[in-house]
Amino acid sequence: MEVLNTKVAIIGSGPAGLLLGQLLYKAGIEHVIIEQRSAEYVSARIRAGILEQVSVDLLKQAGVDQHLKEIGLPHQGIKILTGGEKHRIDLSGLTNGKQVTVYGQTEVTKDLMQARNEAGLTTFYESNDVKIHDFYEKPYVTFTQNGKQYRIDCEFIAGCDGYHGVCRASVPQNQIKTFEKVYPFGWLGILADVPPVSDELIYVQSERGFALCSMRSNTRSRYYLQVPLTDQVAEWSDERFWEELKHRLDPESRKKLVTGASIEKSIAPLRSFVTEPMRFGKLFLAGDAAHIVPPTGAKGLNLAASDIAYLSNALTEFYLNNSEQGINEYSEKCLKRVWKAERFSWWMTHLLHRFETESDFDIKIKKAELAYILGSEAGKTTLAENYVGLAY
Ligand code: RFL
Ligand code: PHB
Repeated sequence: MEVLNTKVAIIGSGPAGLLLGQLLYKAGIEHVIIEQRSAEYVSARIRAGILEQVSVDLLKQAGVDQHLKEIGLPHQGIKILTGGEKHRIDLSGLTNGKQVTVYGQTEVTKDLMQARNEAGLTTFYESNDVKIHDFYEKPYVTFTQNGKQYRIDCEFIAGCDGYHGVCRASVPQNQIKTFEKVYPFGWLGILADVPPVSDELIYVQSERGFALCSMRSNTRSRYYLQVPLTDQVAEWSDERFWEELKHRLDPESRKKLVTGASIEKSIAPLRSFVTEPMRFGKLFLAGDAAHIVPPTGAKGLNLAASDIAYLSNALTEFYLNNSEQGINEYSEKCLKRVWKAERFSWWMTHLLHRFETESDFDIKIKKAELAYILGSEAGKTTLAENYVGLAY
């Protein structure tokens, strides 16, 4: 067995782990990343598309915003389609000029991986049987790679290993509380090299269920449909997808919609989930390892980024200023922001999706709520403020 030593062992090289690695590197704090998948697999995963302004600022601080500045699409508004009518939410006008940026998670991951390669930082890809040990006292991580066994002694472990990771699962049951809501539907998403139907995202509330018109660029579109959890991707030919999307759109968008062959198609279940606390001795959970939101509010990746902002500051304060304050406040600070994003994502999901169990009364109340929000400056401001992202 090879025994290595570092200050921070980061488990997982999704956006949370890679961003933490980059910020620690900038602060001169030694670390390694241990990832169970290959670099190719990690950089090909298609997920989020919307960055809050604070996430963009953080990527800039990390020195990885070059490509983002070149091809990211700043958006000042979104549209909500309900009752056959589109309503614009003027995100910038309602939030003193804030905006969101359309930039795929795939690109964020690639940029961070490239910066990591250029800096010559260590990542153990394709690690098997990753285990974390003794994180209340003298933490260490064990794993195998290419049949060789490793042990990494460290001072802290950052659990950035997503919802199915090993870090949260290693915490003793009596030290952790989880809160969960599972939704009775999923999102069927497709990616296609066709121009987007609109220059702004359209969130669609319709009697046939929710839909979302998003994009990755001016020539690549990302569309989603609410589907029953029992549906399989194989049941959804491209033709069936486009037909159903057209049914959920307004006549103008239906006419403008350009269809084409899908280059990716998948179904994601929707879930709200929070772990409390997010620190266990010398183990910190961050990103999807600690919390999940349904994608309706576009918050998952952004929450991973805000956790990492708190965590990188805490570790920098610890190593550079000899202060434990940030470490001690980490969990509380993260959870305060996490719960607000959980509420927003739950609310958007509830308002815009069709639930099989809802009564005619429930439907009328939801319609009235949406009509109120869209007809009131205060209502629209609430939505806009949350959508562009709350301050850290
Ligand atoms: P990730 O990206 O899941 O990365 C975790 C990494 O850990 C690795 N891993 C392990 N490594 C070592 N040992 C183990 N035992 C391990 N177990 C797992 C995994 O291989 C992986 O590389 O978590 P992270 O970094 O916290 O990032 C979170 C985001 O990926 C996630 O929140 C977003 O993708 C959510 N999300 C969206 N977020 C947004 O902010 N805006 C959006 O528009 C948005 N849209 C979406 C989304 C997620 C979606 N899906 C598929 C869930 C749209 C969709 C459809
Ligand atoms: C996406 O483009 O993948 C996307 C955009 C907005 C969301 C969710 C996903 O709310």
